Amino acid sequence: RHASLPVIELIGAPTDVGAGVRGTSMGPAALRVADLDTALRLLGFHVVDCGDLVGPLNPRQPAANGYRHLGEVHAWNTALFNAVLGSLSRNALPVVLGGDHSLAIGSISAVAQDCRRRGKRLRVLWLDAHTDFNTSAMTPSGNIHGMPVACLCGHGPMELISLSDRQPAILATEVRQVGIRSVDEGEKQFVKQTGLTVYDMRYIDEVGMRATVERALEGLDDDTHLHVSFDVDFLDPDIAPGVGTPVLGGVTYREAQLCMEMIADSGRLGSVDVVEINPARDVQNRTALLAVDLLSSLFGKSTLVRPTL
Ligand code: NNH
Ligand code: MN
Ligand code: MN
Ligand code: MN
Repeated sequence: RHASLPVIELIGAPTDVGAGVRGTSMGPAALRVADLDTALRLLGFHVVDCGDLVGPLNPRQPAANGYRHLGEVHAWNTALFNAVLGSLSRNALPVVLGGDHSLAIGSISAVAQDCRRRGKRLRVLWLDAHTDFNTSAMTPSGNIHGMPVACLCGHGPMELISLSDRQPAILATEVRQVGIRSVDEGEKQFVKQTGLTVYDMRYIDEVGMRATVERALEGLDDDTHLHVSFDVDFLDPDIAPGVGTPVLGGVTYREAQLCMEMIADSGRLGSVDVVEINPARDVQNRTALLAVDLLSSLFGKSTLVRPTL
């Protein structure tokens, strides 16, 4: 154990109330079965598993006024907001084990509030097949896991946009999205209108993952808190089948490793979400095992010897 390394706190949020497909509620268990804690301890971190948060069951209701399960999503995010804020106040590095991606509303609202308190700058790296920038007016599904970035930027229901002490919780200019390949029609217009920085799969195809991540991390300084929101459907479904909404043409194993290693090299990682693992769709826990492998790289595991490039 290295004294200079932060304590990592694992916070389970076993829910799927924000998704259309059931099963991400088993994500925290799948990550524990894949031995996430051991993998991080092998890197020298002190790891505290805080266990699972408690929240409402999935009521399996249809969308109402453009939102499915708004009350339940709010309850989970309130619990998560408090847990992440507590973790940061202890100077720990929270890793949220989702759960569906609506949880990013609570975790990032807490991160943003903690940054303001400390006078730090914030950068959110959103690794996902989807931009998650829908609002109730444009969502095709009512599923709130398709809306967290919009909510964080102030576009959403009052109870989800006002978790933190400031509204909007974050600015669109603080976000960089990587891996995007599925954006709904209305959502696309709103992303453009807002000026979100999106490095989509075509961008990665054309310039490569190295230049993509370099640009996504451009401008980080010693006072920047980097939050990584890792939706595992970022990865190609061939290697990560255990997700609710797989999209063809995702990030390869090597591209994902490079991305994670470059983030580690930045030295600015301050908090993480790992979300949307769906063990009900998985094959022998492959997706959680892959997520653990990639999280090891994110936390600094790398090949021993690296020649100068
Ligand atoms: N865009 C779709 C929706 O809003 C799908 C969102 N699903 C995700 N997002 N997994 O990351 O319903
Ligand atoms: Mn273990
Ligand atoms: Mn997502
Ligand atoms: Mn996604």
